[in-house]
Amino acid sequence: MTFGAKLQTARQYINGRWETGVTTGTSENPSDTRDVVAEYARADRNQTELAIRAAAEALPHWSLSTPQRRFDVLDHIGGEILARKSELGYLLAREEGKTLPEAVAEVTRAGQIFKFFAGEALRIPGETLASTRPGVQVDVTREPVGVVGIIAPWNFPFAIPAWKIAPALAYGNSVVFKPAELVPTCGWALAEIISRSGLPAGVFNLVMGSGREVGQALVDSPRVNAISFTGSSATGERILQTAAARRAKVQLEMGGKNPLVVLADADLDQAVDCAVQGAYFSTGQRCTASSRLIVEAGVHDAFVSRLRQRMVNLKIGHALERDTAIGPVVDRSQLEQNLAWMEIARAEGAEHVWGGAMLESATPGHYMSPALFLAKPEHRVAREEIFGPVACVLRADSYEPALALANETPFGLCAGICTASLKNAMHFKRHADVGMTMVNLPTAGVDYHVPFGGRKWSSYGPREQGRYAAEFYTTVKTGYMLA
Ligand code: TXE
Repeated sequence: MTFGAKLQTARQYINGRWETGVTTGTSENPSDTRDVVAEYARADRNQTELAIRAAAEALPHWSLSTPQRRFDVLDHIGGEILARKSELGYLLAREEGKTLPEAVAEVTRAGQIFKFFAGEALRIPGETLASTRPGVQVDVTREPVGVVGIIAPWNFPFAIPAWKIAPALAYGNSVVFKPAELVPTCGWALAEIISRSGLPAGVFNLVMGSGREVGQALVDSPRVNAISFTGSSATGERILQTAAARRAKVQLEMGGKNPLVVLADADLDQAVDCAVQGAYFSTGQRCTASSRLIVEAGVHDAFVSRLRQRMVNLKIGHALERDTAIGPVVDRSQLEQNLAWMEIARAEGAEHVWGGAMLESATPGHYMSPALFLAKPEHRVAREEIFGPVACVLRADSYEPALALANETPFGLCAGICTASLKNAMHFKRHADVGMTMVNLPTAGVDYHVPFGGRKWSSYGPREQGRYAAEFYTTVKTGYMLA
């Protein structure tokens, strides 16, 4: 099967079979809304329940599968994704709107993640300890957590599902995966590869449809032992209340308002690069986006002027065109939301530097110019996640107030600093109240073999990715035996 420019028909994958849905939806290309990417099957609660049952029935057998079997499955999936990265990247750019190089890089990442967790299946850790009692042996082993419900957002439709599905399978769990409604074809393309990897029927299931129906059914079902979710804070909060009340394990990744501190001793060109990359690439639609640029007074004006100059020259356009730097916003409603933020920022007195306009293009798409404001810490534009190509600059007199500003947010995903001072860099790494820090690097852009996640309102539950993923996708058992 190949995923070119033609119309796709995406079906549910339940208990090893491709199924039509209860209704049908369409997904469109945000670079050119005349281009329908797919017609896809939409499930209701009952169909979701069938997938959950299939996962529950497949669990006992798969949970006892050998590490070699799991390695083979995951290695096969990763290999096929990597071999087809150009074609899958094309599909991703077409359906989500990030540029083709960004999309191919994301697909590559997804393949690497499956390869990484293939290896982790062979390295499932355990411990043997001396007992405090004579003649007793103690060991600590890890077992699968059970049926895992995976609820994914639209902004990384290959990488985020990969970093949830791959560890779930590696540690012997069964899966029901629900992609976001804006990107069903990417979810289905991934499922299509997984369906040919040698997994027994029911171990992996795909259900597409609305969050309120399909997602909520996963969250409510007593057969689903764990929920891994990435998306908005409001939905995450709702999921937590319901899932925790029925004692399911929950992992939430809900975004950020990430600071990039620029000190007066920074290499200014490098700092501007970090800001442009972190704030605007992928159309700013990243939970790790640098949406608060906290700049030391001594370089404030120079930084703003150089950043503006770079922004003016960024080419906004069709995601599949060769020289596009920034693709469209993902859909009409997100674009309207971003434009409404322009009004909010102006109304509360933030100074507009550049951008924030809806753009006309050769193709009808959701285009806007990246926006920059000079804001005060109390402005909403400097406090709330916008999830678009919108950033603000906050002035700080010196390093200490800059650090205080960086931490003055309910979010805590990641924080960056641009500086030549080792002392300030080390201090910042220790005192930024976040899950990830970056020095002289953009806040967006992470490795796949180390933990991903944040503090405060950004994340909840064990970290994702790397070997730390075992914390969520397994449960430990302590065994005592009289020798
Ligand atoms: O998110 P939702 P949406 C933010 C961003 C964006 C806003 C809305 O600000 O503007 O969220 O985006 C499923 N039970 N982020 O609507 O609703 C839903 O179908 C169970 C930030 O896409 O949170 C989808 O699969 N599931 C974020 C997933 O949850 C439910 C990335 C995310 O949808 C559900 C994406 C329910 N009741 C959006 N309701 C980041 N920070 O990375 C919805 N869903």
